[in-house]
Amino acid sequence: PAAIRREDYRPPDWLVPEIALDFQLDAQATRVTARLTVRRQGAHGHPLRLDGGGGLLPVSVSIDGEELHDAWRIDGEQLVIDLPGDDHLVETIVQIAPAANSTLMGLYASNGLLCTQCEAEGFRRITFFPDRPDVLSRYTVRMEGDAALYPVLLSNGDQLDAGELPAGRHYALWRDPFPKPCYLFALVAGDLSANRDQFVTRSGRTIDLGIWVREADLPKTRHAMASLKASMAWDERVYGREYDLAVFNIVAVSDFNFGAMENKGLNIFNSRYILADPDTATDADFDAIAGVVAHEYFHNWSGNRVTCRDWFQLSLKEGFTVLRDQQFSADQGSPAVKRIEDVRALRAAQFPEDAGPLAHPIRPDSYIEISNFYTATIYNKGAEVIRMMKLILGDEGFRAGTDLYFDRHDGQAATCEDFIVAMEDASGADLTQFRLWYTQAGTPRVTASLTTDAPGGRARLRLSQSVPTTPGQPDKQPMPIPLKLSLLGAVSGAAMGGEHLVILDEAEKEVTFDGLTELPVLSINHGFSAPICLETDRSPADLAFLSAHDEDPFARYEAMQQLMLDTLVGAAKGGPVDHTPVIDAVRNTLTDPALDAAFVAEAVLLPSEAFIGDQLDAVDPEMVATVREALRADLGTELIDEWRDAYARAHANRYEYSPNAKGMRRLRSVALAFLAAAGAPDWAELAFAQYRASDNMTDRQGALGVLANNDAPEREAALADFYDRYAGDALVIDKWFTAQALSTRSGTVEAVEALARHPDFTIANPNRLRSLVGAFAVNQRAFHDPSGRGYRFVADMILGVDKLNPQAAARLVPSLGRWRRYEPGRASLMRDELERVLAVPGLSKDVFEQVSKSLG
Ligand code: HT7
Ligand code: ZN
Repeated sequence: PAAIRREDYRPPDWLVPEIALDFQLDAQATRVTARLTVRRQGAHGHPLRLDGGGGLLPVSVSIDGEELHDAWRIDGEQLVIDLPGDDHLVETIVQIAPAANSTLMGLYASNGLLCTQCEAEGFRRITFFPDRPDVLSRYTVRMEGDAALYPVLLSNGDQLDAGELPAGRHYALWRDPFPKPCYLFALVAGDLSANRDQFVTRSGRTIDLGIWVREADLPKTRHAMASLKASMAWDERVYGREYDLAVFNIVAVSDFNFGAMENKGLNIFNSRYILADPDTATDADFDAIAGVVAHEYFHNWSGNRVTCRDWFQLSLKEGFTVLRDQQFSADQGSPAVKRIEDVRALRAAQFPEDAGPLAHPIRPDSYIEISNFYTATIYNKGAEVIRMMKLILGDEGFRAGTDLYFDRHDGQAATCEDFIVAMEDASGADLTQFRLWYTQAGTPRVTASLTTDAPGGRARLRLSQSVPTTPGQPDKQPMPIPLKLSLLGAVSGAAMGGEHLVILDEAEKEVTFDGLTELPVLSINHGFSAPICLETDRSPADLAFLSAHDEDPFARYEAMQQLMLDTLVGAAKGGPVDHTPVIDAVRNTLTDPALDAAFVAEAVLLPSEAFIGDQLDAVDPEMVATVREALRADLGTELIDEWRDAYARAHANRYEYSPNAKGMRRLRSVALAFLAAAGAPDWAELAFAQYRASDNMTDRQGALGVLANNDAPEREAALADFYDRYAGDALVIDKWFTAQALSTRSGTVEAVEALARHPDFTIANPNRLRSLVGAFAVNQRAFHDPSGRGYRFVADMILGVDKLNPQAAARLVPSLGRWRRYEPGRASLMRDELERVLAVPGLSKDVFEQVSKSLG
């Protein structure tokens, strides 16, 4: 398959200002009539080219009311029509089969519902259309179907009309007044009930809100509704953005390729990001729901009112919207803990991507299949880049920039460059060098070294940077890297001279600090001000000091992580092992009464096995697990009284979803895991008691996870009880699969193979697939079993899933694609599996692109 290149962008030859769609809905055979008002753009003689996909063929084609029999042709998947004039009415009729559509793109059936997913290129599977985001149209949508099967008929915008028809059928007519690209089109038909509410905007307009689910699930929609209303108020307050239609609907579906979709006025959600109650959803689930509801809502401005010119600009809407949802979530709870969670996610998903064969800039230069570019780089690094812009311009300059961007480009399909220019114009800043963050892939490596003349004297900070080579980018230029830092007095712990912002914009830079009253300790990259890998020559004593005194909570957390990481990496490389500094630092943190439980729970967690592996040249997963387990066991044993104390203290009496209660629950399960690591004689009893007595899923899942990782009779009892208790609740049974797939216990590969034969397992549902196979593929110990069985299992899954759902299959490839990072034996087994996949005829573009790039 051919690559599509950013530099080949050309404006569309034909525009479609209006489209009227008529759906005769039927799960087996839906008839779609599309009436397109088309207008030639510019002076050219090119034919009208309408994209089709999934084998779409026209039943009929008419121009200006007259059916054509020979004036159109099919070229590849496109319908090509020669048109004589500049303005025409083109009508096509097609027939599609939603029930047979397992790709979950276009119009498909899920649990008796009919629903759509059009981003990025799903609309072409519904009807022939110029399926590109720079063609904006006003949509009128008429749906007709069986009134008993599909009592609710929803589309974008406002409902204009609805009524009964003969033979038990009915119809609804919707009109969206805002021009939009076809990727934002949506329809849903089915037997749904709504949680209805209202929101009054700051200008006094009342918006009708609806969250549509199966009737039995209505009680689980309260948190999503509260999150939606909070998001609407937040966007008005923080970005000055008000909602624009009279109606805002959300529908939850159980088969969905992603988290959710921001279709104009009709968001469609994976049910896992809507449905929650304390018995079935964890605190993390509640937080994720608030974040995703906010994200999709915020897209109404950053994505819908201002959309993307082409898919190379994806980060324009996704990076910006992730930043907005991160800011929202930080404002709802603890900003420090939220930042720690976001950085952990960035390091877990984006850093490895940026260091591997699939590395790409946040504005890529080419792709084969755009679905493969909904990546952690586009989303999370994209957010980090805009966060850095905000830091450089200041809060006021940034807000002036976003105001200008929204005003200037409202109703347009814009580019990343448009966003940067708006920032420059509004703030007066020169972002010329900053643009490198859009073009260069790879995580910059920064070294920082502080030297001091004497107390009362001067300190010199030497900084250097290098950006690693990535595929297609052998040479890199220095980036502007904003580093928030301070020098802490080694005795007082106070920041001498306050916080500084240093922009490292050359390969090397030296900064001096005068008038120091004490020996300084360097605290750097406050709040993770730049997405970099940092190396410093700070001693274990310095790091322990910072972990106890740093005023910046993120830097305090980071000092502890660095101390742990240095200890573990040193041990994995065969160096001397001294756990004492980590044990002392953890004791300090655990017993500091000034710290809140949520922060403590984050700070005392050891870096993951995967992250430790990322610091090594050739990963031996067994070695990593061994050194990490040794430190965990020592921490558990040496601090057993402190863990027992924390466990007892963190016992919240009654469930409440509040930052404090969440922190307590988190610390409780972390302490329980350390008690198990210590081999405390009562660990299994405690865990099983917690499992049984808990009145919420957070505590129950926390206990189940600890039991699932270890051997004890209580393990099987808890897993069996959990399954029986939640049988039939798909989102909870996903947790049951995941707890076992993530288990660090030996025998996990065989257990996962057996679970893949469980009657509840199916590769057709992306949530279930991710719950078992996706979770297993990030379980470093089990996936990298030296037998290579884990690799074979995942490769077989990729091949099986690819026949049904190429997007879901392609998402499993990166775990094998990281083969170069592992010791030679494993690397060659992983490579063999990728080659086996690539040799299979008829692979999708999605899997082909990921596998061939991983081998290349
Ligand atoms: N903008 C949405 C992306 C999305 C998607 C992409 C590919 C395949 C299926 C998909 N479903 C939704 C989600 C978002 O970022 O808000
Ligand atoms: Zn998004």
